[in-house]
Amino acid sequence: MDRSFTQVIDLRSDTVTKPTPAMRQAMAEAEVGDDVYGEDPTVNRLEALVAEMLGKEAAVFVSSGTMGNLISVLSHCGRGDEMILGDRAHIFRSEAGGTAALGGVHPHTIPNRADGSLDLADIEAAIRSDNEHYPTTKLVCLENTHNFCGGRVLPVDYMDAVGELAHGRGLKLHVDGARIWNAAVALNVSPARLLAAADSVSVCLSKGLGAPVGSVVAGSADFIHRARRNRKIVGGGMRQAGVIAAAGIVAVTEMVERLADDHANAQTLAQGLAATEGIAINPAEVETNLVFFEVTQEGMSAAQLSAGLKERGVLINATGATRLRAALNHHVSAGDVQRTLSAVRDVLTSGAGQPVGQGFVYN
Ligand code: TLP
Repeated sequence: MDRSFTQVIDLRSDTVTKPTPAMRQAMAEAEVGDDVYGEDPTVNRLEALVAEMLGKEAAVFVSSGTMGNLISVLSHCGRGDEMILGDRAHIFRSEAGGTAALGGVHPHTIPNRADGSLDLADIEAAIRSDNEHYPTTKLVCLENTHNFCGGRVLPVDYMDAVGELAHGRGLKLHVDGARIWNAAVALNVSPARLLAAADSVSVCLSKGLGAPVGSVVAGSADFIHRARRNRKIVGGGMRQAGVIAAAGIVAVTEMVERLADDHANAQTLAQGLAATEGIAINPAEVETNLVFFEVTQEGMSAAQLSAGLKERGVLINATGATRLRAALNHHVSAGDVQRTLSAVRDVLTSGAGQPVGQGFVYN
């Protein structure tokens, strides 16, 4: 076993990325003010910039993707209203039920297809008629890229079609765009075009773009007015937040195009894994920076493979009994991908590690 590694390769998530030197410098020099008074010039600049990039009238800076989705849903729906979303949506699975806990919003899940999309006929069928027994349908949520469906990309025509369906029935469309930048780069379209049909979107600065903290919600001026109030309700007014918004400005101006490198590295990793006995993956399904794969070797669980990789300096989360996810990011080079492949092959041939605790992260 090679224990001579000097640097850990961290593929657990793109959320583990640390700020670049340019971000740290921008943070140190950021002009700040009280953002709850609307007086932080750096936050104001970030919000205007991101609103423009996303093709929306206005935007509001929030602390996380979870907060962005939460205040978006709270701004579209009241208590007892219903939102239609996929059964593998991050909002449904991994945000602690916040929309129900804090907003009383009823989730109506329909199956996500393998590519992250929702069948238009399923959406149509899920929309409630006007009947006193039913909740009132207000919102459809999409996720692009779709995390738990493998980082798959929803294309422009599909986004437009869902928007047309929702609007035709008097509903709003919210997009969990935590990785919208990856989607736009993969499709080679502007995020604004991709989101043309969306009434609101929450985008993350702290995933592949590498900012230390922060997300932005964008939509119409009226929607953002309500979102600001809901941000206040959940305690998200952040005062001199320009210190972190400054890193966000660097993220959206300098870190978007290079996501193509992460996608290329993800594809190399997927192809190497496909050529590895004991692993199953279809590289054609890897469209962005997330690489989900199965361990098929007799007697080896995903948690054991993950533990064995950790002993070799490679961190990859098990996300199920036999499933793992590697998230490429700006700290991981093409050389690191080769080292990762060697480590996987080494574990498969020379024995697994002992998983600690439940052994996998299901989030
Ligand atoms: N995703 C995290 C974990 O929670 C799974 C990750 O490592 O991928 N929407 C999507 C699609 C996400 O993947 C995430 C985080 C969020 C929202 C929430 O963002 P944060 O962590 O900023 O609250």
